Amino acid sequence: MSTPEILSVAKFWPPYTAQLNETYTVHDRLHQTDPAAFALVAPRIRAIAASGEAIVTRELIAQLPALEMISVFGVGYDGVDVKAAHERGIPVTNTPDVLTDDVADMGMVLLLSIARGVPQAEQYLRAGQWPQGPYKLGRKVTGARLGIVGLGRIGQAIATRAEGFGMRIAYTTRTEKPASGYRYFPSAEALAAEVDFLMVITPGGAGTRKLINANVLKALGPKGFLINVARGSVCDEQAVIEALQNGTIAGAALDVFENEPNVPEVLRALDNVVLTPHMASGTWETRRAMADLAFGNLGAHFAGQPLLTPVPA
Ligand code: NAP
Ligand code: 8YV
Repeated sequence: MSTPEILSVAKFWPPYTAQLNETYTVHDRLHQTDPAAFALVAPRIRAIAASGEAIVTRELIAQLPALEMISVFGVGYDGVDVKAAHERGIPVTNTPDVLTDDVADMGMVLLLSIARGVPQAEQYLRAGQWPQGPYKLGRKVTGARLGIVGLGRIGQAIATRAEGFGMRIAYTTRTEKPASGYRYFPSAEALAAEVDFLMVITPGGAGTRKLINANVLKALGPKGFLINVARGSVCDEQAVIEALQNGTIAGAALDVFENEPNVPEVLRALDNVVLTPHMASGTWETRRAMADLAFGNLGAHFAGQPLLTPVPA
């Protein structure tokens, strides 16, 4: 019997690519590299393998008459037109929970790094500047006020870690989470006005686009720090750059950007930022777990078994 044909729409972690190739006939980004060849295989494509950043449009879904499911290697699926898929009865799966610890760890790494200026201080040492005097003082984290925008799986895991630093935690979400025991604010702007560090960890997509805008940054204030481990789209990047340039906020630590992998030159030139290349879930252990779950969802589908982690309608 021939193996199912699938379309891969992202450049994956190589062991996951190998896993896919062992079991399926994989057409790797053929829709982008060779549209004529893609048109020939499109009627036979039964699944899409996507990543958290990948784009799966309504138009692409419409080109695949035999499509049965979409498996996302990532918890975020804002690039997938889930509505268009569900309209055709095509389920979408993602990889929740298995990456929560790593992303929460990275949220704290970024918070601590920008507060204490770790990359800048390291650069100072490497550049041989230490003999000229000590590095400038940082911002104390223990006991500071942390505002979390999005208190879901990862947001809660960040809060748990921040409790270990004696931080005073507040949050904003669309629906209040009284069981959390943390102070709730109905908007990002109201939250920002009451905290020292604002941690953004919502999904991306239309519902959160530019949620962190110039007004939120103004409310955070000249002593406040922004940390974004969610999606670049959640922050108004131009407003963030301007706020960093003119001292509206003290600094920002960003793992995600509006136009990845391109990060504006002007942002890269700033001294009051810590910038990482969308790597919050990037450990060997978690990549393995994500690959197994994304692969497991494909396998469950083709075995006629219940999907492991379907995303809700
Ligand atoms: P989750 O459990 O679904 O949590 C999402 C949270 O965001 C919920 O508390 C939700 O609460 C809140 N939310 C949604 N829309 C909101 C809005 N408009 N305003 C305020 N809060 C809003 O998801 P998760 O597993 O924690 O993952 C969160 C996101 O992290 C992912 O979707 C992905 O974009 C990002 N992520 C990034 C990386 C990375 O490498 N940087 C890695 C993994 C995940 P309500 O629905 O009650 O509002
Ligand atoms: C991944 C992510 O880096 O899970 C997500 O939503 O953004 C990250 O964990 C990504 O999906 C892998 O390419």
